Amino acid sequence: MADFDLESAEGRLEALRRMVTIRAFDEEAGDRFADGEIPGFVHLYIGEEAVGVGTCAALEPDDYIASTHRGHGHCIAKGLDPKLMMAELYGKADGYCNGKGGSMHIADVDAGMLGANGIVGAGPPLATGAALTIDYQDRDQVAVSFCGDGAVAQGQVHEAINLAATWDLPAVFVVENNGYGEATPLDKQHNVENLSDTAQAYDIPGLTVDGMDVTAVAEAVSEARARARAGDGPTFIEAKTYRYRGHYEGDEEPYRDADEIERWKDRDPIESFKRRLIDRGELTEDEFDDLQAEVDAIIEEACAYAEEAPTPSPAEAYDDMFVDTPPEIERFAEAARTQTDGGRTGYGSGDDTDGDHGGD
Ligand SMILES: Cc1ncc(C[n+]2csc(CCOP(=O)(O)OP(=O)(O)O)c2C)c(N)n1
Ligand SMILES: [Mg+2]
Repeated sequence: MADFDLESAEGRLEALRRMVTIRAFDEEAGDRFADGEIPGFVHLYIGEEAVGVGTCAALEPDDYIASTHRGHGHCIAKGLDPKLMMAELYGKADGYCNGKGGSMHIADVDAGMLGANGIVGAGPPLATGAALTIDYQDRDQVAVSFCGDGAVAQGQVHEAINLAATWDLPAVFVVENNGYGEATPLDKQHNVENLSDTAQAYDIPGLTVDGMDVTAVAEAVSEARARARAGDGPTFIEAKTYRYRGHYEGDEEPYRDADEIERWKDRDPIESFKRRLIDRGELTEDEFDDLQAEVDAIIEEACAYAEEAPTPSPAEAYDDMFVDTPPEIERFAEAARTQTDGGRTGYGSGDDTDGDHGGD
């Protein structure tokens, strides 16, 4: 039995609730990041909610998803707990990854969420790997990856789709085409108008759907799931969507104008699905207000939980990092555990004269 699907009125309400939860979570995360409460970077999913929720509505609870740097929406769509997510954004010990992942690295493998990822294009290889395991162990699951339009030009995305197609693996590749890779518009990144055309190169079905329509996304993924489970291999689904916020919070967005954003907002995925449910007699405006209030309370509770959660101990800095900690790392881990200097002894020594540990 699916967690929720769009076949029943109850499932449709759950889909709406998840989309509303994603938006409320990300609006709050954006505000708290602006207030300096959340470290690192945050990339918000506002505007793209129908893609994550439509996809997860078509999956079974033990199917896998592999996410992106813009992953909060995928987590909530898959049923993850906003409390543990917000704690992770805050870098707290009670977060999904004990505060070591942050916004871009939330994972909950038991829930089928293989991880958000700061490496653009890293989701498809994870999904292909999971699909190979499913196939090898003859399990009744599929693995779905999300990636952006920018990621489609990445070598590892090609490698992942090529292998999954060649080996008929039970994978589904969902491309969130939001029109930009950072500041670069689609036509400066790709020579095709519809990214789904690239599926021809792998001889797999490629379709473009309206990513602002949760039903259209769910139908496409449902068909792709059935095909994958029938042993016929992967499908490439391009969902055309839009992010209302900048690439990252703080992005000044000189590359697009306000009219463009407003045009997309006219097709808002939450508003249009809400209208549809009202027209079908499955929801009233008052019931929607109640749902919004319930969601707001959940997000408020998540924030209170994150604020109060303990910070991780430096002594645990190296825990859960490796299955078998390599000896050259173990000495840092030991230093961290004994709290001599938080494990930094020797780190960055050698030729790293600028002291940035190789970063830029
Ligand atoms: C391998 C790699 N290259 C570059 C980056 C820097 N980077 C972060 S997000 C991003 C754009 C990704 O665009 P897209 O795939 O369309 O996803 P979107 O941000 O639009 O959701 C880039 C280039 C990175 N994180 N990883
Ligand atoms: Mg993009």
